Amino acid sequence: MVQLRALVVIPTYNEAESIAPTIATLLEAVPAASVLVVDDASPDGTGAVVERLAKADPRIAVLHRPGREGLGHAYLAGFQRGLDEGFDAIVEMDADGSHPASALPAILAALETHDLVIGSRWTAGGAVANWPRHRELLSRTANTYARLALRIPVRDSTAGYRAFRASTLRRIDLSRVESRGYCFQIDMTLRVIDAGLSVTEVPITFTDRIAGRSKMSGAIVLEAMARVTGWGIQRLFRRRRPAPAPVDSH
Ligand SMILES: Nc1nc2c(ncn2[C@@H]2O[C@H](COP(=O)(O)OP(=O)(O)O)[C@@H](O)[C@H]2O)c(=O)[nH]1
Ligand SMILES: [Mg+2]
Repeated sequence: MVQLRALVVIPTYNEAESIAPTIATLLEAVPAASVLVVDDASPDGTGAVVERLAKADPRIAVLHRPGREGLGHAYLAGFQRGLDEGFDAIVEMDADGSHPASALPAILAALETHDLVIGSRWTAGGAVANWPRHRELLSRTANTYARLALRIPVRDSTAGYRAFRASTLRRIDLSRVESRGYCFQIDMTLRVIDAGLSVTEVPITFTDRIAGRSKMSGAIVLEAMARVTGWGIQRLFRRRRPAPAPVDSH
């Protein structure tokens, strides 16, 4: 089995305290991986921290963005870089240590036979640790709503720990992805399913961050609710439309 060349894309906004230990743990778990941090000009100097790490380790690189533009834009820029550089697998991971690097080998192994692999809190065997009750409730509610409104068989479509085959990202028109916040994850999941590609979930334990602050906000929740509702209605309409009449060949 040939190992996939993997690029782990880590978006950052004010993660100066967390980013170095996260990268160190990751590269210890999967030494063959490369890391691309996409930093939105964090005022706390996260970009400079990663620059220093990058000078000492050729597996580490940083993409500096001019300002805070949201998770979606940061990931799209990182994906494009990964595709341009010829990686076979592109992984999403948070900077704050919530995503266990120890699960990455299992995620990459599942990517041998699937087009998208989600590190899932809400599939059998998945869990969260130390997460405030209100965050767990929000995640469970958002995921249930997305699953029912979009009619997709995914338990954790908002997960930010996942791996795409490069071929999966090439099949999707990334220039049409408009989601800015965390609903980017649902958006990408839906696009992969609608392209007829395969998705699987690998259980992980998500542990709350120990340093820095969450960037979750009311605006992010509202964007997700509005977009998921809109997509849900569109899909209902698409399904209800009568099938086109067969073409008469006479
Ligand atoms: N580049 C970039 N990264 C972001 C932005 N918003 C969040 N992130 C990163 O996305 C990841 C998840 O954010 P986090 O605040 O931990 O969300 P939570 O785990 O849902 O509370 C972290 O690595 C953040 O630094 C953004 O606007 N731009
Ligand atoms: Mg977090």
